[in-house]
Amino acid sequence: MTERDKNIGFALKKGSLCKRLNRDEAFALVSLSSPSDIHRLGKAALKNRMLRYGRVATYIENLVVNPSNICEGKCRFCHYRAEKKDPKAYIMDEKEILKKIADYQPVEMHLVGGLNEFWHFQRYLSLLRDIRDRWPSIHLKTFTAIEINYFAKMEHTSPEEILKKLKVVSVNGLTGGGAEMFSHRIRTAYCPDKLSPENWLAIHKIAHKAGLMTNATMLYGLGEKYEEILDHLLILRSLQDETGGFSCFIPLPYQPARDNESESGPAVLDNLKMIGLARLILDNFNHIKAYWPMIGLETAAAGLSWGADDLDGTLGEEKIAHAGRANSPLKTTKEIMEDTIRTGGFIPYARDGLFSVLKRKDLRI
Ligand code: V47
Repeated sequence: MTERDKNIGFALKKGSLCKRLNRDEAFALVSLSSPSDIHRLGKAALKNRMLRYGRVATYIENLVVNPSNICEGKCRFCHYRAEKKDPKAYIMDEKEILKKIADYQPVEMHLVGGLNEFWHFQRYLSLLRDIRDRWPSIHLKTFTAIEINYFAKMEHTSPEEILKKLKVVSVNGLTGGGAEMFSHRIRTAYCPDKLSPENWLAIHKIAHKAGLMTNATMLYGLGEKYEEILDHLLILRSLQDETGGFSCFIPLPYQPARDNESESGPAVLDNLKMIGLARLILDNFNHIKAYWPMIGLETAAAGLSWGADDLDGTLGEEKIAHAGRANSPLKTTKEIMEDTIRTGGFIPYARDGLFSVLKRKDLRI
């Protein structure tokens, strides 16, 4: 056995027992690439998630609302954004949004939009107040750190003040979007004008201090190096040590443009590898999502055996992945989520916005 093999074996064993990996051990896993090594990684991540959750896997009945795709940001990887005069630009109004919520009656609403003058902060606040009045128990997971920063700039105030105002209208937490890859090299190539990683982290830290739980993401498949993936995960792990305010981590594989055949996204095994790495390296994150719109329902089912414990939700209508070349369904149902989890070999449980399982009517527990 080579020295490298010994190190990998040691790191896998430690990770499978939910123990913390140091940087070198984590790097040994990030640099695994052969199909057989990715299967070894999966085996260790499965053992880890079985120690945490046994055969339970969760999903949520949720609704994604994206009030407008008009965005001043110019991220090169984003096929969803539109300029004001773009034929694909749209702006929803309050009536449409409230009708969607009334039709779906979701447990959670995931609300994010582009950076634009149409859906400004005061308009959002008034919408959120209305939603809270009509649906007191809905879990409101709203905005990315990028939007919080944009609102603060537009309102000539600080992100702290924006978050305080969101708390007043009983927002429950922030989404994990906008983290992209923290690497300055990747950001310079794809989104040079975007909020810096330091400020993305600072806004999440402020939210955690204010008692808002937030999520974390990582967009991969943009030509990143192993060290850049490792740094991203270790930076998140370190903030989680400090605040404990992240609910979950969601790896997001790049979805290529629909009209650019020469581009391709990460392969199935890359997607499974990323879920396994997250499970083994982010020892202080309770939940890892296998996000089906971007990896497909089948890979999401397999992701449960690579360390994921949650599939996100039914969504109502996913727009960001589908603006790219995602060929997953636009939305699912409770039945499809449960079938997917069973296909993966796990027991489905619906959950609430804080990842607590809801009582199953078919089981006496
Ligand atoms: O921030 C944009 C990414 C994110 C593409 O918090 C792309 O529970 C892949 O953050 N290919 C938005 N990704 C989605 C997001 C999210 C999703 C699910 C759950 C949660 C949560 C958050 O999507 C953006 C960006 O990083 N993105 N374009 C693309 N072409």
